[in-house]
Order: sequence, then structure tokens, then C-alpha cells
Amino acid sequence: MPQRLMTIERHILEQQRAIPEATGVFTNLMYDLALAGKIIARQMARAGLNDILGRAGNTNVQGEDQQKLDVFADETLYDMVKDGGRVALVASEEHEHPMPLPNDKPCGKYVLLYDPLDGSSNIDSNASVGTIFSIYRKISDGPCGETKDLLQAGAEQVAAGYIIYGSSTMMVYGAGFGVHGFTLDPNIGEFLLSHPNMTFPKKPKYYSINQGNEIYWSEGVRRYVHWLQGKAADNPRKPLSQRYIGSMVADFHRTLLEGGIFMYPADSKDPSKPFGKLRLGYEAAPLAFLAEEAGGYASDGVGSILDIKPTSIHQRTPLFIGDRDLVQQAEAFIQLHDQEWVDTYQDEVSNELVPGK
Ligand code: AHM
Ligand code: MG
Repeated sequence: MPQRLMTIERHILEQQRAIPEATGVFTNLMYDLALAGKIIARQMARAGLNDILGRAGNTNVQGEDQQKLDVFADETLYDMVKDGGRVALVASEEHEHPMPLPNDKPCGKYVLLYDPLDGSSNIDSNASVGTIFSIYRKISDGPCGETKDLLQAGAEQVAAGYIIYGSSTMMVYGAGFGVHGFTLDPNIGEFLLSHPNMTFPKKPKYYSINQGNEIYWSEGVRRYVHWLQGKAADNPRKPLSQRYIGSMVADFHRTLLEGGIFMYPADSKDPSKPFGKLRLGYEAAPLAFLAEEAGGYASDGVGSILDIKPTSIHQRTPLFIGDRDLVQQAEAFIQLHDQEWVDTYQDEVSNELVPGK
């Protein structure tokens, strides 16, 4: 008897059946994202052949070079969601302002944020990159979305996920019923359930950070990483191995499968980026949502990432994510050694507790 194949479509549909008020709009939005993922994966696989590798010659709102595949992924995602009537407003890493829908298209009840191709500086070296997405309910009263819909605390996410383009393509998502991973079978063009109910392993294996930035770290972060390395004289522990790809989706995916912690702390490298490099809305918050659904935790070093209410779409945040105990230990080191930094930071960013949490 052949094993029953669970496609991502069937899986989402079955989960949504458990919600009496579900109208199918969310299910269709997830289909749209899965289809965008398939199209991006196909283009990625052909990248060398199509001479699409390399820079597009533009600079995005963060002042970073846009890779050609960044542009392709960004356009593909917008194209897939713009006319279905599921979303009301879209924000992308590649656009300074939120992207409204075309005038003649209906607005839906969700808003979507995405990083179309995170880690794209890795493309030319054939390392894994990924798409990250985050979905909220539209809370504004007008027919179409407003910026405030995109600036909700991460705890309000309806769903979040990523598509990793690696040795195989995988889509991993969470919508309140655990975290589930699907591997793209290129022969039938379907994402098939391969990793149901993903949770962080009990025993952490790796820590993941750009060690080259050590001279820019705070005392607390430096001491914490030394502690992970088993160097703390007062509490020697077995060192964790280090892994770092520099592509957060790939680093997070490994952390979820193998156990451990991924970090991009605040540092003093670039005064224009005092809170590190990663963006809250479409990088940290969606992965934080998945981390918590998978039994882990994500923090900015002070409190939960999911409790931060963003004030701008491209806001950056320090990030510690993965094994709950390890992330809480990072918070303890920062609390103990970086009190001055914590005070200044808290003046600027409030981890407002979301009602009901
Ligand atoms: P991007 O969105 O421009 O690709 O940048 C984000 C990426 C993350 O995937 C990764 O964790 C980080 O940048 C790596 O940065 P660094 O090279 O400073 O270690
Ligand atoms: Mg990114």
C-alpha cells in the first residue's frame, strides 16, 4: 500500500477545516506563496544557465546591492498575491514604502511582509538562501490596508514561514498548529510533507554568529559567546560547535533541525546600525513566531521579539533565536554586563506586552 502523500495544499486545507470560521482566503494565500516559492526555486536552479547571477545594478532602500534574483523573487511574490483578493497591502525588504494593490484589484483581509531572498550575497557562491514571509490580519478600517497594519507586534501574526532554496527546496510554515516542513518534489512539482511538527531538539548542538564581529560586541555578548565556547572560568561547559552560513534562513533551519542558537546581536561596527543588521518585520518576527511554535524562543537580548511593536517597516533588531534555555541565558548575560546599553535601548524600543500574552 503506497504511503499517502500529503501535499502542502492538502495539509493547509485539513488544518483550516478545524477552524469553523475559516473562509478559505488564508488557504489560498498560502497556495499563492507556495506557488511563488516553486517559481523562484525553478529560476534559482537555472540561475547559472540563464546568466542571472550577479548584481542587478540597483541599490535597495537599505543601501545594499540588489542581486538579479532578489528582483526576480520580489516581483514574483508580488505578482502571485496582487490579484487574488487575499491581501490588502504588501511590504518587502526591497521597497522603501508599502506596496498597495493595483487600483482595479480587490483588497483582502490580510497583510503580508516578506524578504524575497534573504542571504542573497550567498547566491554567487551557490549557498542556500531563502524567502521569509509574515502574515497579519488587516486591522485598519478602510477598504485597503494602511501602514499600521504592517506595524503590529509579532505576537499578532496569523502565520509565518520561509522557503529555503538549498540542496532541495523546502517550505516551512506555522499558523498556530505547530511548525511543518514540506520538501519540493521537482518531478511532480509539489511540496510534500517531510517534517511534521518540527521542534528544537532537547540537546543543543551548534551556536551560530558572525565571530568576525567580536571586537564590536558588547561585554555581555562577548562573555556569553565565550560561555558557549566553554571558556567561562566560573562555569566551564562543554563547548558547542560553531556553524555560520551568513544566510539566516539556512542558519535558522539548521538550528531548528540540529538544536542550538543563532544570533545577530547589536554591535558597534556601523553607527548607523546600532541594533545590528536584521530587520524586525520580515526577518526576525516571522522566525521568532516559528521558533516559539517549535518550543524555542527569540529575544532581542532584553525581551521577546514577538512583543516588540515596530515603529517602522524596515526597523532593525538584535536577534537571539533558538533553544529556549540558551536564548534566556543570553538575556541573563546582557542584563548582567550591559545594563547601560539595556537602558538606552529600552528608551528607543519598547517590548510592549501584547494583551492576552
Ligand atoms: P540580506 O537580507 O541583505 O540578505 O541580509 C541579511 C543576511 C542574513 O541572512 C544573515 O544572517 C546576515 O545577513 C549575515 O550578515 P553578515 O554577513 O554581517 O554576517
Ligand atoms: Mg534579508
